[in-house]
Amino acid sequence: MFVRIDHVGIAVHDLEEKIEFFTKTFGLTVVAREVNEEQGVKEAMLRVRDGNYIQLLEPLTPDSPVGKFLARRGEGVHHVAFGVPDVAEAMRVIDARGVRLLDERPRHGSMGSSIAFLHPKDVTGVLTELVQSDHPSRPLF
Ligand code: V0V
Ligand code: CO
Repeated sequence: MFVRIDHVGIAVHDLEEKIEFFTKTFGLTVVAREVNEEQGVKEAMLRVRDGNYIQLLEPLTPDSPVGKFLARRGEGVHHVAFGVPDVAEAMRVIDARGVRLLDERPRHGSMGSSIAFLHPKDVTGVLTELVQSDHPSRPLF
């Protein structure tokens, strides 16, 4: 079902400052930036290689998912995202296996992707994201 680790999402207070840190320290390149109102984030995708990214996430408001996470836990790993060939199909199968979905249908994600989240309490404390993308820099394998 999971074909690759698409990205690791990291919650940060200041996106520009942390972009500077990750690019300067590790030589990563920003390939996309987006404000996603529905998810309550301003985010940047930093390419490790095609299909594998670090996603830096700054909250738009304190009561958004990332805003609440920062208040409770501070900066750090917020979620792990797995590439899947068909997000709706993966949601159906995972739901049938008893893991709570946080989305009833796929949502818009970075670089034109379709995404859905699984409840962290059902995945050993890890907020888990499913990603379907047909972006050329995000191949399935
Ligand atoms: C909360 N909890 C987490 C967590 N956030 N555990 C692990 N990782 C996280 N990121 C724990 C929290 O400590 C509580 O545990 C429990 O879950 C329930 O917390 P809550 O306060 O009741 O719930 P909320 O309101 O903080 O909501 C948590 C969830 C929410 C996960 C339901 O954050 C959510 O719906 N997230 C999905 C959307 C999202 O995160 N979007 C931003 C990324 P205790 O204390 O009870 O033990 S957007 C993105 O990745 C994009 C756009 C992309 O990739 O393209
Ligand atoms: Co993500």
